[in-house]
Amino acid sequence: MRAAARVRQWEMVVFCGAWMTAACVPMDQPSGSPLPDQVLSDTPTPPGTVTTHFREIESNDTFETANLVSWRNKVKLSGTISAGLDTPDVDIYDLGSVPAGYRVRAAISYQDGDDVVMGLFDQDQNMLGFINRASWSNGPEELDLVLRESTDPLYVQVAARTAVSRNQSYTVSLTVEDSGVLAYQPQVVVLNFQGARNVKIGRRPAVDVPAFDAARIDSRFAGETETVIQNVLEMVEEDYAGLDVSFYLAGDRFIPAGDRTTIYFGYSDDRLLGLADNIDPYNSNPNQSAIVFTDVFSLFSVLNPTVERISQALANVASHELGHLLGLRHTADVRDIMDITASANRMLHDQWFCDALLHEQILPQGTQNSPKLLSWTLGGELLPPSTLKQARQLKAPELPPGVEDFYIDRSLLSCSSHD
Ligand SMILES: [Ca+2]
Ligand SMILES: [Ca+2]
Ligand SMILES: [Ca+2]
Ligand SMILES: [Zn+2]
Repeated sequence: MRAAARVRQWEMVVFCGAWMTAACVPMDQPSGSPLPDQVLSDTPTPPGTVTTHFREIESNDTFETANLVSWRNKVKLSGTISAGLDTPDVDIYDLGSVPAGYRVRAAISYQDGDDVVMGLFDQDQNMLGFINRASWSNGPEELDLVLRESTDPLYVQVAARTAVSRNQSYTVSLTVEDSGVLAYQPQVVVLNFQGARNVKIGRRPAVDVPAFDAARIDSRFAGETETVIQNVLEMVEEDYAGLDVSFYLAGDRFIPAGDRTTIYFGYSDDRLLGLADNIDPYNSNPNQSAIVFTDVFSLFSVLNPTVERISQALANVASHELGHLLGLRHTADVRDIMDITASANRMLHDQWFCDALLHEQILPQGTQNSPKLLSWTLGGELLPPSTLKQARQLKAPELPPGVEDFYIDRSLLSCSSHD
């Protein structure tokens, strides 16, 4: 029933875009929101745009209880993240169906000092895009994407990033248009274990990265440097197998000319295992850098890892940082490469890209389907992990006798400390 209603809604969009008759006047009257309109940049509003104003109706805190919004091709959603509730307020809107090939642009406005974030989700509650205007490393302040697959419905989720002490009002501005063209962004990746000068990640000052030496992680690994490098290359290649991304070791004469993203292995940091330039939704920039702070991996020594295991931890972090440079965000699922909740011992074991719960630091509800997002971004199709591999990973890893597991904070993995 609802699906049929949505089809009619979309017929209306086409109709309005073409002729603009009196029948297309929005049903909802402008709400007189005190907030300034967030202006969508780049492209002028196309002719035939009909703006619908919608004010939230609580309770709308889950995908199941989302506010149903009837609109044409531009909508302004006004709401408030309310303070003082037992459960933090979340506002979710159901925008009906949007066909594949349609361009969706979205922006959010709120008062200075407020802390509101928003995400766009598909019918499977997988996040398609995210805006966090308070953090430069989180990607652009506006969403601009073309749907690879149709969705019924398209959801908008709005929440505050921190517990709010006062009500925070916002307006989400969202448009759709029949656009159609979306190129894949394949990627060449260079793993650099040989050291480099003036390596600059994000907004951090440049540093000289020395050549990778496994003995700097643990003296037990002296002489194993080449083995670790080959292990990491194979493990990272496996994480991305099937996608249009190719890996090379620095110095390889077959590295193709042109765009490349480099992951450096070396150096130390007082709080991070790895760091990426930023989160780059849909890989808009194929020339970026990330670093795996290999010296910090001596933290794992108390767990007495084998060469294979320490290689796996390095590969997990390398694939995670590259994931950020291809647009992925943090999740809470120890199987997933973008996870930041796994214990140190778990990090020594294989992770792979999967459909995983978003970390609460992003948004309280929904998932990130990394295989799908990577496929949409790079082209190709991720090979699923073998069932044997999954079974092995799901078995709780054993600890050496008398050793306690611990957690290494990874909440800042993607963000510069100067954020
Ligand atoms: Ca609300
Ligand atoms: Ca709500
Ligand atoms: Ca990128
Ligand atoms: Zn991260």
